[in-house]
Amino acid sequence: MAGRPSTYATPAALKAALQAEARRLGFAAVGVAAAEPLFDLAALLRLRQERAMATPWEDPDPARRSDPASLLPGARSVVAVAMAYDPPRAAAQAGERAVPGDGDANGWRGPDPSRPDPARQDPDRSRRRPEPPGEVALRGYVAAAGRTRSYQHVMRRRLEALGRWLEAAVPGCRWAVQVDTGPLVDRAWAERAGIGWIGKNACVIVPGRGSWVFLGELVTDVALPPDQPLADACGDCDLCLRACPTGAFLGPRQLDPRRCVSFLSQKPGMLDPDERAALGQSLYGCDACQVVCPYNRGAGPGHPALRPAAFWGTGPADEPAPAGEGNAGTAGSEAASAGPDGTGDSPVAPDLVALLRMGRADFRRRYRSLTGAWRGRKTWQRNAVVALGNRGAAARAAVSVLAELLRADPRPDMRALAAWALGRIGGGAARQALAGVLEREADHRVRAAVREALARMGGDPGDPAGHAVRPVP
Ligand code: B12
Ligand code: SF4
Ligand code: SF4
Repeated sequence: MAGRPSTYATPAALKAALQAEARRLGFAAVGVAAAEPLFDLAALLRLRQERAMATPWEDPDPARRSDPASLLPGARSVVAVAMAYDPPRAAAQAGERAVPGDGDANGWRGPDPSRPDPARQDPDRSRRRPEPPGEVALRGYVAAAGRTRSYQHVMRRRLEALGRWLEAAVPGCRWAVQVDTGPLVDRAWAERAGIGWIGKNACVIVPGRGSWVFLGELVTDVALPPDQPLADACGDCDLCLRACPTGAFLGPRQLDPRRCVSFLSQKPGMLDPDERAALGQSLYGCDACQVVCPYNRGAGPGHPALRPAAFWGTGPADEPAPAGEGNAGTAGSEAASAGPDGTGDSPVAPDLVALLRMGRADFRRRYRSLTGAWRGRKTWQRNAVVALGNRGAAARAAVSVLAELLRADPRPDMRALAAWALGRIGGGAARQALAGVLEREADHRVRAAVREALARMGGDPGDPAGHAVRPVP
């Protein structure tokens, strides 16, 4: 802010007032970093690219990603913020549940200490995950972050309010904001600004809040006194590394997105059979490496503006102006957010069969404002079919909707996926549905999937009871 008058006597007084304003706007943590490029990060990003580990949602230029000047030329400070969201209530990953009654109320037993070191993971491990118990309804899993109201929108508005506050305090200053989408690596700035440390699970852990926080930045040309990074407090704990259902960690803080359930649930296009097995019951995201973290015990509740109960079933949600709410949370939202529209549907655990029957307009009306639904109906329906297939015989109640998809869905890749799921679910009705489409199906990939499914069931396509076994034409 060289040369610009501020309404505060010193940069330290300005920073203290800015932090107080950020907290008033609902941010649970706020810190400041000098806006110098993060050269180590640029090297890391290049390495990730060389190893094909970058995701399609990242800016491809490591130099741009590590320099705040790419967001605001002449940047001097990065104000990093965290906003807390509701933790999952004892969030057991549906596909990871233990036998009911064994473990906590949700069957969550925590990580199995007998699991091997992730560095020596068996690549077939995900296939051996236990089937969910039979009485669990046909519902998909949405990770805690995905159950929130689109945080990018909620936080951006509040960060812009913070930018305007700064402009009033330092007339003529410039600022820009980022939340998630944009060139900057949010975790790296949170770490440098000292609002948390990056745990072995790769997530930023904010003291007192755990990792159930979203991150964002206000970049400005005002020079503010920087904060010190926090010391890593993971110690010799490695619960998160051992809890990962797919062995996605290559080591502490090092995640291979290609194996991460969260990535697979959002990945564009179709999933190959190994990826389908790894996806488990997820419609969006995964919480396994966070629910086990000791720093997440007792965290929450999150900020009410991020709570789905506030908008679920009410259509498009425009957030009220971010004034005067403070950061006080109320009780957790899960019970309150389950199905107020009377369908029994819920953003916490959507009904998979209802989801497959849902038209575009209905999907939009229900899920448009939900963080986890950003990839749209097709991706959620793809994941729903995979989740049903992964349940095997426990998903018999879904055979008719899958048969309908196989018969009438205009998308060949969805028809092929429905065939795969029916083959995994098995039974006479599934066999009949598969055999019934073979003659009419024109797409050779769908025909191949149907044949594979029938072969897996080991029966005669002409014999619904599956008594005789003969090669499928
Ligand atoms: C792409 C992306 C993903 C990808 C890939 C993530 C990855 N680790 O590579 C996928 C889809 C897998 C993903 C998953 C999730 N994501 Co995400 N994701 C992003 C996004 C858009 C970009 C991340 C990125 O640039 N990665 C590049 C790597 C280099 O950076 P990084 O992931 O931040 O990794 C840091 C450390 O792990 C470490 N590191 C990474 N690799 C290595 C290697 C070595 C050798 C070392 C020493 C260190 C190290 O350095 C980085 C920081 O300097 C950010 C938003 C953003 N603009 O930053 C959100 C973001 C990271 N995601 C977020 C969330 C909430 C999630 C999920 C919890 C969602 C869910 N419940 O499923 C999971 C968590 C999975 C996990 N354990 O990390 C939050 C994180 C909040 C937090 N408290 O940390 C962010 C910041 C979004 C936001 N604005 O709040 N995500
Ligand atoms: S989000 Fe799930 S799959 Fe991804 S690293 Fe964490 S535990 Fe593993
Ligand atoms: S589970 Fe343990 S190792 Fe993993 S992030 Fe938490 S404290 Fe660190």
